[in-house]
Amino acid sequence: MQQKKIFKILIAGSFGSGKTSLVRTLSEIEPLTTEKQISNSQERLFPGKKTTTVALDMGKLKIADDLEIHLFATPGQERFSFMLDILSKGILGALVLVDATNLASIDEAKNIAKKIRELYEIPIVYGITKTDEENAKSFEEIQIHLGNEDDAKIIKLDPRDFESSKRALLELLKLILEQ
Ligand SMILES: Nc1nc2c(ncn2[C@@H]2O[C@H](COP(=O)(O)OP(=O)(O)O)[C@@H](O)[C@H]2O)c(=O)[nH]1
Ligand SMILES: [Mg+2]
Repeated sequence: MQQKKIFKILIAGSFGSGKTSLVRTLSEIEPLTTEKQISNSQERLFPGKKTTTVALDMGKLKIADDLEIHLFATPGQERFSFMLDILSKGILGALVLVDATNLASIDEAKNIAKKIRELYEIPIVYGITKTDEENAKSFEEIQIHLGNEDDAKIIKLDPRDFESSKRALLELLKLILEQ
């Protein structure tokens, strides 16, 4: 029997940037999620968002008979950032989501990418979400704000949409395979 290859991918990004949505959209198995009701103060900042991930979301996507992607989404809140250390073992690439409607999300994405780079030599792709929202910053503005000294690839995606989510993941996979 052919040996199955498993690619572990980290999905990171600020609170509300679309990590849980992405795992739910892409996973072929019922994703393992650890959501809880969010507090009132968070609800005020993110109207409509009712839950937050407390530990991680995990999902699985089959690319070919012998190739599976395992997705691990870390919680976006600062106090859970230690999960990044635990989760990142054996991770081959990271998709860092950026909420286009929220400048603070860009800074957080930058910090996450920096932290990943300090710990690991893995490809990072920035995924810009919520570009359909009225108050979304332009791609150019986000690009400038990201600074992106390391020339990481930046792509738009809608984590609620399968095709655009898969495309973003395949871009990352390509970088991993080219390494
Ligand atoms: N309009 C729009 N909403 C999005 C997009 N991505 C995620 N959302 C919504 O944003 C909210 C937060 O997403 P969630 O996946 O919980 O974010 P997380 O905190 O990173 O896990 C949810 O209500 C999603 O449906 C997007 O590209 N466009
Ligand atoms: Mg979440």
